[in-house]
Amino acid sequence: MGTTAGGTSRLRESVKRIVRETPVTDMHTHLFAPAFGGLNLYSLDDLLTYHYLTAETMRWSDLPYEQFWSLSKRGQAEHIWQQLFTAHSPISEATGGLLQVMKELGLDTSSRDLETHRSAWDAWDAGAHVEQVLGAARVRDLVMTNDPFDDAERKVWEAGEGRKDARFHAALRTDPLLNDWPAAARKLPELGYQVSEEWSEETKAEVRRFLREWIGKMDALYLAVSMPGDFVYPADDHRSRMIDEVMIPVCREAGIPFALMIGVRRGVNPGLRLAGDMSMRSDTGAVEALCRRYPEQKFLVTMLARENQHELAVLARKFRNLMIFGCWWFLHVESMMEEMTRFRVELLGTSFIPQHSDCRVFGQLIYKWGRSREIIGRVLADSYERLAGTGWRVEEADIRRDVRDLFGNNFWRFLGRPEKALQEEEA
Ligand code: HDL
Ligand code: ZN
Repeated sequence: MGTTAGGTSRLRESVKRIVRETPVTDMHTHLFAPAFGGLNLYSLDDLLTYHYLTAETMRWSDLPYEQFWSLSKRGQAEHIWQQLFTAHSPISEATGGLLQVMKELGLDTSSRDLETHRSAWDAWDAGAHVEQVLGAARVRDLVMTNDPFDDAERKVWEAGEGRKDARFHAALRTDPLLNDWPAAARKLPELGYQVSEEWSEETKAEVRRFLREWIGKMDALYLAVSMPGDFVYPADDHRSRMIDEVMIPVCREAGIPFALMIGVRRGVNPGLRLAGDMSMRSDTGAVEALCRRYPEQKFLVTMLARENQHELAVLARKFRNLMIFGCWWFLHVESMMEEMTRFRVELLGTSFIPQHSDCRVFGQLIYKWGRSREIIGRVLADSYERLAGTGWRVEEADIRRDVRDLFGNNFWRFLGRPEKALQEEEA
């Protein structure tokens, strides 16, 4: 590709087109395959009552929290629409994103009448909606967040229905084992595991059996936990013992990565329920110690505080068993995605996973990936333009390969599942 002015703009456009069009593996979501029935969220009211929008609404609203929660989902959605869309301009990431989804799906977003939008949306078939959204967002595969402690979800797995749709992969999520051991130790015996709160050899063996059996049942791609920013490792505490004596041995035996999502302080405002969590700075030293102690174990890591992002990217330069991923939660906003993606490319080239959606409602895939593709496309266009300026011949096939790496193949190869990698002809 040429590097003349015309060539440069042609190069930039090619990069942005390739980024727009390359199918993606979304490696962390809270979506469920259709077989999970009521756990699926599709409706416009589901989109409006997304906890990001609840938090933003309650900054304007003087409704007592419990009065808001006592409203029906429909009533909550109307309150959110009134506060965030009609009484104030919807210019935040989450409000603008919702309008982007409505527009992409053909609703007339010049209308502010929620009832009109609802009746159009509710006329859609849920199955067709899922296919339309996956197509529009160009999501080829996605990874769910699967919790065997959740009674409703566990029933679907025990009925053998969990993996009926091969596009929906499982990740075994076990926060209580690390963050609420007393509760986990009470629940596990109900599931048939001889566990007590005392950290005995039998308990450890039974928790390993629990993880091993659920990794098998789900064909889990990785074992995942989220932890607060005050997670320190190593330490003479329950978390370090659970990680060293149970989780790492099970992950190594199963040959799957351990995914750490670090920096969440749960329930800083309990009245907001799911919307009440906060970010907090974390210690990348914990990740460093784990990567050094277990060089054969692969770690997928994302952190929630902006302040940790650059040092996490530098740490990834030190450990090839560390794969950093996504612009998580409060970082899934344009300014942070731009900043993070830029220095990740500058420090790591294409050896990282730039984004996951964290979607809870299907339609969100459209705006979370639409916005991410715009930003990643912009950053990569600058990167290849700079590369072309060195006289290096930038081939379109190379760009397509690089974007396939970023959008899924880094993930699948890191999992040791290269057969799932996106091939040239698929893109
Ligand atoms: O712990 C997590 O996986 C987080 O992503 C939380 O689910 C959070 O509520 C969320 O949805 N963030 O986007
Ligand atoms: Zn999540």
